[in-house]
Amino acid sequence: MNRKIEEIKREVQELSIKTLKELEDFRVLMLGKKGKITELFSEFKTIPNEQKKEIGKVINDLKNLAVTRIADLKDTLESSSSSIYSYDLSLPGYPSKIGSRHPISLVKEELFDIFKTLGFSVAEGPEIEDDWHVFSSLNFPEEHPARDMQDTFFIKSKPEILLRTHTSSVQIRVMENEKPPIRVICPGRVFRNEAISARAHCIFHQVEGLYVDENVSFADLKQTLLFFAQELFGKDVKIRLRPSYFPFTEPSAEMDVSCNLCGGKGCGVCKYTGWLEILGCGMVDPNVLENCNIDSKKYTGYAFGMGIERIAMLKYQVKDLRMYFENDLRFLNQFRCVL
Ligand code: 2NL
Repeated sequence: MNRKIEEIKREVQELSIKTLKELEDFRVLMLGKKGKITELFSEFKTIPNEQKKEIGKVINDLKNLAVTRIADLKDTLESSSSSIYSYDLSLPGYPSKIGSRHPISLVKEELFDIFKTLGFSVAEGPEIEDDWHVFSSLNFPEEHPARDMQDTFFIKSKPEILLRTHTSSVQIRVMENEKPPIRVICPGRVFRNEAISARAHCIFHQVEGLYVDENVSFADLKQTLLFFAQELFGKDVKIRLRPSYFPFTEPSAEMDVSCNLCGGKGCGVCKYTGWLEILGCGMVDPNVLENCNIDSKKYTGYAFGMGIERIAMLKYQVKDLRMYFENDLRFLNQFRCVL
């Protein structure tokens, strides 16, 4: 009996198994109904009384040893299996949601790309401006309606400080600081004190362009704008220039493109005219050049400006300006890029 106990003890001590299944088999082998240790207890009944005390203790110790050893091994196997075996590394991962570009950014970047191929660089400037850079330098007469409280947001305590109503102020800053040739486009937020509706908002985005050099002509302007329209709407697009008025350009014009929806035949979007107005432009007024210390006898320039919301409306058939600012995911997700 003693030898048998010694053998089982060694078996328990030297036990080496790799899986929980093997461990369970070993437990049954030792402690199950017909297990080796369980059987020792049956045999125990047959041993003489005077040996019972001593052998009983040895068998009990052996049982405790086996129970602890099995529990320890179970712990070790379970903790190592959670780090290696409980993850199925072949399962597909959780997709992470990729955001989308805002349509205003998409159009802005497309405009950048088009004008960059023509050698224009991008300039930005402050949204809070002074009267000089937004109005006076741009030839706005003192009593011009655009300066009116109804159109412009002023800082209450400092009426000479205001929110820019166009990004021309950035171009003025460029002309003040750089010498011709100047070729810049100026994107940015602009602010006008207007009631918010489907067609108007008090905050919107503009891109303006400016080219100042010797011998810059209206023909250069027209050809640049034709190239721009063709890049944006396709080679078949037609442009037309209508005479207009801005305080800072002379002559001034507004440019229409043939309606990209009906191809010029007339539809609801172009109000049955076949044309869509997309920008204002003209030759920089000599006064504006002089205000920036550029010699208007030596240099001429052209400039143009457009509203990004309007271009994006035409490109993506957005019917209501307010959608650009509401951050409704049902709207934004439609501009999700496919990777
Ligand atoms: C429009 C019209 C225009 C300009 C912007 C400009 C800038 C300087 C000098 C002269 Cl620094 N002109 N910009 C010229 C003509 C039209 O914008 O309808 N914008 C939404």
